[in-house]
Amino acid sequence: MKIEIVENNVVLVNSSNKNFEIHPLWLRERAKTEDLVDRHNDQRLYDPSQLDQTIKIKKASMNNGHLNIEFTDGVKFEYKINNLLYEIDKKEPLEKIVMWNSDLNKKPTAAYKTNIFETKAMYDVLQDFYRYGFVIFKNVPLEDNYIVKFANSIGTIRPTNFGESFSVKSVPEPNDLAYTSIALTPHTDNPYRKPIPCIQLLHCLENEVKGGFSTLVDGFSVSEYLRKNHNDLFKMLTKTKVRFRFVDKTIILENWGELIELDENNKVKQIRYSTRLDYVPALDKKELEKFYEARKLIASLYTSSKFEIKFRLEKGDLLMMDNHRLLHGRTSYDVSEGKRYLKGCYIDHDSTEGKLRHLERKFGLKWKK
Ligand SMILES: O=C(O)CCC(=O)C(=O)O
Ligand SMILES: [Fe+2]
Repeated sequence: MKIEIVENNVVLVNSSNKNFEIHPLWLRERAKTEDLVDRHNDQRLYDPSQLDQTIKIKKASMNNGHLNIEFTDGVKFEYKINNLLYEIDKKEPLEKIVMWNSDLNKKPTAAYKTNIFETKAMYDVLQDFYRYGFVIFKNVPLEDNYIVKFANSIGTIRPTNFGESFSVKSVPEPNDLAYTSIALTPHTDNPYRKPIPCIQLLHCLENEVKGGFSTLVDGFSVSEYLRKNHNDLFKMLTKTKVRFRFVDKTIILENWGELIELDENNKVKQIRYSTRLDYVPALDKKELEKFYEARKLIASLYTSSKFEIKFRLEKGDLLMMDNHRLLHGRTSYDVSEGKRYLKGCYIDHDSTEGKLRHLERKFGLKWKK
């Protein structure tokens, strides 16, 4: 894609699938002279809806990656062409994600360092996170609440009724099965919340038991497999809204959603799955038959050796995973063998996306394809 000038006053975008003239007003409202935007925060000092709708380009020229425009209202501005192309082109944090199954031979990992959050290494880690939906940081300090510091160094922690962070260990009166030693089949966390937590962090502080292996599944990969091989069942899961519910002594949380949610382009946007908490509505019997068939199939795929990876979290490992894309679980363990203690918390997607863009700007980097 490139920008061209025709006849001194028309700016064109040329690409393989769309050629069009840029509206002069679109450019004008992106002019950032000192009297138009606040230099401390880049925000507009005027309401662009009040600009002359019939504004035109008086003069345009290009040199060295810059586009110089003079508008008919007298405003002149020099644009960076890369910034304009970014806006025209880019919608997602990464161009391409990598869907994976249990053939994934190298888990994305990162060596943790105290000041990693502002480094180029962090930029690479976050790209891996968007590519694979997860990343494991190694050797994160074993202070009990370090995860809170960690989360707040990427963005802002999202507290819930479990607290700012929560302790994953076996307790006598658990208000969630995570706080027991039984196996947890692959699930997404908290589909009953509004909004559903975006990213989960799990920091392993103690792991002395033989069991308690962690499992991960790429829900997008399973969804695409279903779309391709069992399209009618795939459709059933994309159109049935299920109620998810959490109940304890102080609160009842509920939210509805599809097991596979599609966006307006039919791309998988988010998956939800929790066998502990799902309540499908009392649909027509025939429809429910189909739903149950679809749910049984997706359950078997989520737990199959084709899609599930299984590994041990070591002391100091911090797993960061996209809760809208990946499912996680654990195998059971025996509390008499020793301690197993993880600390967990949530952050939102805007934390990681925002950090990515910031690091990209800071290091003058291009997003990798
Ligand atoms: O014990 C584990 O490894 C994971 C527990 C879990 O699913 C969670 O904390 O969300
Ligand atoms: Fe969980």
